[in-house]
Amino acid sequence: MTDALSILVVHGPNLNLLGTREPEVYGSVTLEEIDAALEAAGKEAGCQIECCQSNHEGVLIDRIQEARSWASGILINPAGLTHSSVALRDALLATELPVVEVHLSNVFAREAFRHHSFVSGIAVGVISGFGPQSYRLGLDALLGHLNAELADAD
Ligand code: CA2
Repeated sequence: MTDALSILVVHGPNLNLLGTREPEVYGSVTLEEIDAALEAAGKEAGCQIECCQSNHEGVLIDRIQEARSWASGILINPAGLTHSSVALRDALLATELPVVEVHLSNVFAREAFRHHSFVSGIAVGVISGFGPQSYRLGLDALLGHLNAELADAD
């Protein structure tokens, strides 16, 4: 039962370009299409989905901080900030909400600098390499985690 659940979906810098540049790496699906699919999946599961994207670290951190007051969990593709941002990690940790990290590409099959994530260590789990499907898999995993928590609390 997921009626009471609300998820913040966070897309990091440059993901607004999805579907318009580098289709050989990131595919041809747009961010709007990914958000629409997540919203439809959320509706199906009786769960409210709110999506945001920004190219600005501080804007993302503000949205994450605000989520503490209304969200049940966070699904995030931190994009380039994955590999650089202690501040983003701190903000996620401060929410005390379960976080699932997703990546379109398999970051471990790419350059060495993409193998380290500041977010993975505070996430419930990580899904990487399935293109837009990573988001759907991540949403299902987060809902499963939240429902298990609810069941444990009963
Ligand atoms: O694979 C992913 O989802 C990444 O988070 C994407 C980031 C990259 O820095 C991470 O290592 C892995 C890059 C996002 C940039 O997105 C673009 C989309 C289309 C065209 C250009 C960039």
